[in-house]
Amino acid sequence: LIRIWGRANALNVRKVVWAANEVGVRCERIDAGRGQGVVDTAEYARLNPNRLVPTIDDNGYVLWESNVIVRYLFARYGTDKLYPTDLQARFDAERWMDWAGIDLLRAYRTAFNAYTGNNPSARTAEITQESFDKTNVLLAILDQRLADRPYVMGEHFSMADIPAGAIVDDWMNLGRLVPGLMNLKAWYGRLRERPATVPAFWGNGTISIL
Ligand SMILES: N[C@@H](CCC(=O)N[C@@H](CS)C(=O)NCC(=O)O)C(=O)O
Repeated sequence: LIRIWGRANALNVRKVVWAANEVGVRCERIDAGRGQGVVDTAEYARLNPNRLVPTIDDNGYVLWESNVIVRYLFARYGTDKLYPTDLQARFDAERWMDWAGIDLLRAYRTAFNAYTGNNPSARTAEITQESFDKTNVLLAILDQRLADRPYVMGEHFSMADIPAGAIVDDWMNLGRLVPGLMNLKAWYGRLRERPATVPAFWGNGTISIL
């Protein structure tokens, strides 16, 4: 049994829940983080000194950092498709995970928070437009990658689809504000059909194609 600490709506928690469901490990999620407490306790700080979510405990093996947890779950419980064993394929996948977790995250979250109510006062600000513009430049790069393949690594779904997929799930909920990107939208549609994304995605993502 794997324990996952983290509130269900947190981006980084959703990646881990998704990965756990892909490999079908038995897991128990414990609400923690903003509005849920737990992270303030000394006990939690011993598990994760950052006091952030997610953290997992796999029979005494404790890990934090969401992308690393996804890699661990797929390497330990998945297949060589989910966690590519060929070294160059693996680092290709790692590259897209880090790109999503660092660059794409940094670009999108200002506009996303402004439009989803976390920070509505920022909605009209120049900074929001800058966030939209930067996100669209990055998503166009992923869209290009997906022009000739159904998933980031090719024919098969893998760990490379998770960090970008979770962010794109947020982004697609902005609906009509997301123009173009047809390859990306088709890929997002494929991800939504996976049973494992049901508990991890918002579920209300209406893909409006402008
Ligand atoms: N790099 C870390 C970031 C973790 C992080 O920032 N988690 C957010 C939620 S996505 C958090 O804990 N925020 C405060 C809270 O919810 O209490 C990871 O990917 O796991």
